[in-house]
Amino acid sequence: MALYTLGINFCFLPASAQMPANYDEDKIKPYQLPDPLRMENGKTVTSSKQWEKQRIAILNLFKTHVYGAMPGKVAGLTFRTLSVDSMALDGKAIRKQIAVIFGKDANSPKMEVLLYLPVEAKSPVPVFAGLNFYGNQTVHTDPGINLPTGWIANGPTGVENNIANVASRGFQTERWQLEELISRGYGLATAYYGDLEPDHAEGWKTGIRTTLAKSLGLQAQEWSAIGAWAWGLSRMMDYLETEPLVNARQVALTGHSRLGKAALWAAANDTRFAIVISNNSGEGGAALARRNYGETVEVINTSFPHWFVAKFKEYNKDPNQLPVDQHMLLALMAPRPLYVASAVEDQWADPKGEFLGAKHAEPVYQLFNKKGLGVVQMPDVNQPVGDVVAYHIRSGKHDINAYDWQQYLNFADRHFNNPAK
Ligand code: GTR
Repeated sequence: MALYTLGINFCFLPASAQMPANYDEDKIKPYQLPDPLRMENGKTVTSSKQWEKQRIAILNLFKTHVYGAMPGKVAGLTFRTLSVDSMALDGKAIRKQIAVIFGKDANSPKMEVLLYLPVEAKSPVPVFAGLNFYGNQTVHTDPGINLPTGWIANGPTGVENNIANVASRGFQTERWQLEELISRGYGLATAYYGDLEPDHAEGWKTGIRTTLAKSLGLQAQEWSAIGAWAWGLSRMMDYLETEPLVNARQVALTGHSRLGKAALWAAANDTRFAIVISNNSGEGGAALARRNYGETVEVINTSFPHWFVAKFKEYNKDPNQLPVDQHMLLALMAPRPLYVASAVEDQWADPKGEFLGAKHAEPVYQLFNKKGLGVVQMPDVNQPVGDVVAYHIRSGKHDINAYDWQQYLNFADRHFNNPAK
């Protein structure tokens, strides 16, 4: 099978991705999922009230065994507006660029947030938030977007020697559908994930896990790259809460692939995110770890040793020993609306494992009288299902495209009752 159809991004291709993967349902080893409702004392959670405690217990298991610690806000967090343009996108949007500075001192590490808001909004707007792969300038050709100065993975047009140049503007326009979001009354907030930690095995040495170790009171090895990216999303939320043009109670957190894993981990920790969207997040995201289909725990830990805590590697040979599985991560979103999406040609991410992740989160949603997917089997291609927990598998490859965004916008319209649309 071509690597492309496996959904592997060419510039991130790890050697171990070439290890043979299983794509045969008949070869899935038997497994038993841990029950998210089963408490440590052996009793079963029967009410949403009891779930509050169980939720913390499960969150702690994920910290210990998978993603590592999640520190709180850093002291002296500062927001500095770098630019505002009220006539962006041909007069349709306001563009703001904000430095989120992780400390009082101007030399503290920082992340740059790019925010677009519809000009026509009459009240604070709901916003889609998420990290991007190659810098803010890749989400649109708008020449006013600042170029990132830090390390970027080589591969895309306009990235040379790990530095982005003007030719990278708009490289991932398709993936963000910015004009469509604006025309439907939504804002978009994004930041480059490398501002938090460059995505390679040594990235932690220059990322916030090292530069903020002292201020956060945490050693780099106590958390993970996914943890650092997720932490950044919460700091983006801290900023959005101060922005009068944004309705911070209506922030839909999105993420594609590894950034989908980060989005799920961020929303598990931070319940301010009102909607959570996992796009093709696969292994370590929405897909069940116990299913040996496509990417496995062992493969992901070998290819990307920095993504998770060291302890997660102990489960390489036998994920059945994990005290959690990814349906429990998805259950941590309850009762918030959750959308899980797969793509047919993204078998590497195990679409069925992603569907089952969402399916097995349902009992927790039921504690809140919230409907789940409403189906037992995976739906047909391009047939979205579900209400508070929703799912689709679209045709095509590992990606986030116009079709996915249409579903997410409809989903947000439904749950936010967006007045601006
Ligand atoms: C792949 C990785 C996946 C997924 C993907 C991506 O190489 O194996 O887990 O995260 O990268 O982020 O595009």
